[in-house]
Amino acid sequence: MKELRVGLVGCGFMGRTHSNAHRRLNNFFQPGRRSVLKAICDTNAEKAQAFAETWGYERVETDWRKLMQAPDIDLIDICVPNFAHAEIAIAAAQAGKIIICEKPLARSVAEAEPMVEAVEKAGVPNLVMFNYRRVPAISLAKQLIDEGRIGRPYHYRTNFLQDWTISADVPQGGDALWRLDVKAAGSGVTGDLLAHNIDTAMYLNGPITRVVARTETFVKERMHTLTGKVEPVGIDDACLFIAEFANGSLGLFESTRYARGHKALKTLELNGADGSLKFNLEEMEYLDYFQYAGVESHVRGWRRIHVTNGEHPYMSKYWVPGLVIGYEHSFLNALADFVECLETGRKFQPDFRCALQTQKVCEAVIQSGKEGRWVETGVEL
Ligand code: SOE
Repeated sequence: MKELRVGLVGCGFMGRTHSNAHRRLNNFFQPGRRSVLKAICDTNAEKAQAFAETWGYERVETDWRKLMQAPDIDLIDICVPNFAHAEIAIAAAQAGKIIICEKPLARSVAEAEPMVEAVEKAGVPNLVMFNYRRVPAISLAKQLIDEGRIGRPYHYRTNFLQDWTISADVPQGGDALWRLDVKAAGSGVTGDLLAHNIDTAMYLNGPITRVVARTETFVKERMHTLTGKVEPVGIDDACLFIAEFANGSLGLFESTRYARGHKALKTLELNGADGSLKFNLEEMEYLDYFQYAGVESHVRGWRRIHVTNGEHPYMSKYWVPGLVIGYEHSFLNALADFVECLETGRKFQPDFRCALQTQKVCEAVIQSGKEGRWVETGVEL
């Protein structure tokens, strides 16, 4: 089988999720190519060495530039903090590499646009890891919408709630905590959490045209691990926004890292003229469906679909009906679809251009939060 020789940059949490997907790919899918874990790169050599041993990478690099020139690397997988996505992705495109980039695409639209330009100019296949689209229940939701079962959409509502930054003692900067540093991340919950919800929302319900937001930073100063000083916090700790979709429906989005007790509550609901859909990541093997059209009123009600049958998206690749898969499989499913697209020449989504649309919504949300007014997103229709 043809090889897909991977050079992955970044040994954090996302480096693990992507490495796991590469390792498991051919155990479950036969997309025509086999991921080979060639090189792991991290500026911390010791960390990279340990990571290489755990995940089975053949060699370690401490400078990602070396990967660009390496003839034995086909694909660059970018799992570093947001601030480094653009430079690495643009260099990878110029070197003609296939690219996987962790979400969000970049810190801003201005940073994301040259990335899109670079991959399109080079004609290299590219993927942005908005993994939740490929949770089978969410893929099934898309299928039901495309089958016309929901009818005209009216309302979309979604949230993503966590609680790990409530303590004022949590510093900004450093491993995982770069997410609290606006210079490294670009924004707070908007780019880190709501970017996922925005991607899924536009996948299911089409482009978002206008937003009005209220953002808040509850802890105004935190110790910065890189400088050792207490510095102002520039990220949004919480974000609430209302959206208008191009199809005429309205959306409500909510995210915070200050929802005590919630580790990763992530839900969505779509209400249409002929039916409704509900999903909750904490019970990710279920999709709730209310069918109005074509059902006698005395037996109408919410139906809980256990998304584990062979005919459900991706599920025939895993176990037997009734047995569940998890968070990590959403990365695996995305990678399998991507590799299949490499083989067939079909267009993969979400690619950099698609992720740029999500970036535009995030930026409009942040701007609206600052200015307290409706902002046009400029998303491609
Ligand atoms: C933040 O806590 C985080 O790890 C995000 O960075 C991921 O994208 C999200 O899927 C889970 O939460």
